[in-house]
Amino acid sequence: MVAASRGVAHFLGRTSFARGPIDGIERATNEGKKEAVSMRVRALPVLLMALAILLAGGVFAAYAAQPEPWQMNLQPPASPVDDRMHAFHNLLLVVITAITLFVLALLVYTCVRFRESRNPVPSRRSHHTILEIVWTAVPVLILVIIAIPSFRLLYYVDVVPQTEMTLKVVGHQWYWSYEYPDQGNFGFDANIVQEGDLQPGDLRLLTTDNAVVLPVETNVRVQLTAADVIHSWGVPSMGWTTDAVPGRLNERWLRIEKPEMYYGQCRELCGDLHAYMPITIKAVTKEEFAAWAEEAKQKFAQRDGGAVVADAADALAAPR
Ligand SMILES: [Cu+2]
Repeated sequence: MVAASRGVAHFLGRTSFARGPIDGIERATNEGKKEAVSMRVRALPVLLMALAILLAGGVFAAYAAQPEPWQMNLQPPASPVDDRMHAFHNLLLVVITAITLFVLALLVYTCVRFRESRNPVPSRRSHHTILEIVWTAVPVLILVIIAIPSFRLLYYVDVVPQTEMTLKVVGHQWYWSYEYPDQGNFGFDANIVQEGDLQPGDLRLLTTDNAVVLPVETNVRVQLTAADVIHSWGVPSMGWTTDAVPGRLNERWLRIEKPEMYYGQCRELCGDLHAYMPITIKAVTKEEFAAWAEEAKQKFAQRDGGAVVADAADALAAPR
């Protein structure tokens, strides 16, 4: 960075300064400078420590799989996809912090070093071939460094691995419905629990009357569509936002690591009650899931299943 600052100083015309007045100022401020340098050296460890504490607090703080008041960082990752997204996010955080600090340092240096009182005759230089090559090549290099893990993650998210079951998600104005085609082909609607009906443990604006129950440590193929307008199934702790589009079947995969409750919301402005169609996922062990599926087969067979399947089929068959 020092070398770069020197390069910029050179570029901005140090060579063409009128030396006299500057030498005078330099001599006069020599003592002050020495003191400032020693203060900077003393302040450096304190600054570094503060930065480390901030970063550690942000990166490693643990939260529940739901939004928390004053939450500063992402929700803890609940799936391998989100794990990798967090790693990528942390890499980008380092890169962007370094770039921002570098640019800030250059700005401050330029403001101080080339202020009118210290640099009364500005340079008229308009080109510097080496600097221009450097400030084109370095950003390209940074973008390439970012692109490699970015594409790797993109393909990891996109390519559905061997899956053990399928969940079909259908967006409606304004609720979600879910189908389990290979668990007995039942389905149900999930409507928001109104504020007055919340039970202890329910979350305002995030709890639905029927939760999506899914087994942990199972690769789930998730297919999404919508029956009316575009919705988006967004679950932050799973690194998940996928549009549910009428007449189109989107597909992604999901693997939940821990039995817990996970929450999400519609992420595509879809009308009046867009804010009131949350997602509640209950992840349970494989055994608990099998027992639940047995029960749900009976419970939902008549009530919602038929209608949901018909809706989805209509949505897919609708002329565009
Ligand atoms: Cu929606």
